[in-house]
Amino acid sequence: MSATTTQTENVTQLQLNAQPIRHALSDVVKTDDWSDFKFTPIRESTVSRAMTRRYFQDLDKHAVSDVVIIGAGSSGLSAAYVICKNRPDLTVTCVEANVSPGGGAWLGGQLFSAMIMRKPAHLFLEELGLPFEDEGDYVVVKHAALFTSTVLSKVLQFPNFKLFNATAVEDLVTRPAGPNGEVSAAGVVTNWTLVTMAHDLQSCMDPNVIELAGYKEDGTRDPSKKHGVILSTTGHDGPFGAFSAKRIVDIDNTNKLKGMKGLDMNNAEADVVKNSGAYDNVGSVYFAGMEVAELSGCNRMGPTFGAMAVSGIKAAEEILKHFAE
Ligand code: AHZ
Repeated sequence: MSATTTQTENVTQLQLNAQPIRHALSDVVKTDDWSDFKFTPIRESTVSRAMTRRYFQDLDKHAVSDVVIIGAGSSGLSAAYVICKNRPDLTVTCVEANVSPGGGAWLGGQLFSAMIMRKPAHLFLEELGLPFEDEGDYVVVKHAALFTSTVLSKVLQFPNFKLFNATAVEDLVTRPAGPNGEVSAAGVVTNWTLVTMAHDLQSCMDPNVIELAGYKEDGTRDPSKKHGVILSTTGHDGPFGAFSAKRIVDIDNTNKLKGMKGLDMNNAEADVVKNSGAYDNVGSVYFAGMEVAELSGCNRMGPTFGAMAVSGIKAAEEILKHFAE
């Protein structure tokens, strides 16, 4: 052991002696060496039941939802925050294909930690109570994971919000909506992501559905109720990305997928925000985030995240107006 190490250990020891450690378990752990430490007893089946009962209760409650958000990236989570905060009475369900929610917002860009947001997106950070460095025209969150974990922790605490992760939306439920072949989305078709990814390998494994609220038993809209909506935020093209944008141009033959264009931060961010919101030709579907760029042909913006938060907020506002009217 080197002299320096010994010295450091001595200093640490001295500090510990001078200031006894206090932590959450201090009143529970009565011994110095933890040798008689125990957890309260539990049966393995109790753990299984505690998880599965709640999951199935959630599946039951959210089988009919007012808002289904596809994708829990920065745009989807920002939208979820605004909707849940303003309308605790709505059942809001988020379906995320990945095990870990957050999409591309765990890093600022490539493998770099800092997350850049151009003003006025900093107002959303203030709303979330997130610290940032003010650089004049833009602000910097010290780690993208701080933004993502903060918005995630707030959204997950809303009682009306449920995240089903490791679950993919693999189709839309649709209903005829007019005499000329018009279609309205009435729900989402879901499956465990691993099943969705391996359909070619299975003989048969049918999916599940989450239906939008506001329909009668016969599948027609109930005029006495506000019908539910889907907000798709599945990001730009990739293994799962742009899911609903691709699906919707199959359904709506008046539109074509324009495809995300090259990187242009200045134009891309405002364009994505302006094009976020309701999709005109298929009722009940809204878009936010980079999926908007795939649908509308906007540029990409790369590692600046203001547009993701603000497009989520814009789509959320449109959805809130729908439920308020
Ligand atoms: O796993 C996906 C991710 O978490 C999820 N998702 C995609 N398809 C899905 C499906 N069912 C369920 N069929 C699905 N979930 O959607 C989430 C999308 O998050 P994201 O961070 O990729 O999208 P965003 O639009 O919120 O943020 C994009 C940020 C940007 S901009 C940019 C560029 O300009 O290059 N690149 C990124 C990542």
